[in-house]
Amino acid sequence: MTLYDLDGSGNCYKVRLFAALADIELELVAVDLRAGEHKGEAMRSLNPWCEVPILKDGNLVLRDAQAILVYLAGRYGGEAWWPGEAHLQGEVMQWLSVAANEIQHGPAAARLGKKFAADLDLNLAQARSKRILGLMDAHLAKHQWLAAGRPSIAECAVFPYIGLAWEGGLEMGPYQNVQAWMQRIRALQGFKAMPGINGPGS
Ligand SMILES: N[C@@H](CCC(=O)N[C@@H](CS)C(=O)NCC(=O)O)C(=O)O
Repeated sequence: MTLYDLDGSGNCYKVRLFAALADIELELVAVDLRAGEHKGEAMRSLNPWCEVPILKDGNLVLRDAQAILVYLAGRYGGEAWWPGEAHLQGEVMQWLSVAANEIQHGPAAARLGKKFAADLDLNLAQARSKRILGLMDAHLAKHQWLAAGRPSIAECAVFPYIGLAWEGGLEMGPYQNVQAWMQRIRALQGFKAMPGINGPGS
């Protein structure tokens, strides 16, 4: 099974993290975004949206980190990570959507603006991030995990850009419940880091 990957990408890290936690073997193929490799013919034939991550499992090709998490957990991870009951799947999906929408436009965008000098509205991305972190902190004041009462693929989808939020200039001090939740994730068996995910200097 092959993951077309970029090591500094939080979206790719979502998949690498889950594979590590669920003990799923992945062959990583680095895609050079700076050289525009993701827009070349070979990658375009795998993903016309010209984005990583992309998963190839036999004849199956999947794009989008959240979709890949659902597939890997459903196919290889068992119910531990993607519950079978519809109401719990709904709970997990709420957070996969937050990862793909609000977090992309908040902490992930703030990181792009601050760390990679992307041409975007950094103040807006940071303001959105603070709202999300506040909502998450209130949720995590009452829950150990995001959904289903246990660690699930929701953690894998949400954790990367929250762990990297400091690179977007976000001060994490006010969000003690989010910080405690991140520590619980780091303590999970098989946890794998990416550069920056454990704070400055990590
Ligand atoms: N919805 C996709 C978004 C993936 C995405 O934005 N990937 C970035 C790297 S983190 C990318 O490939 N960007 C291509 C570009 O900047 O042209 C997902 O969640 O996987």
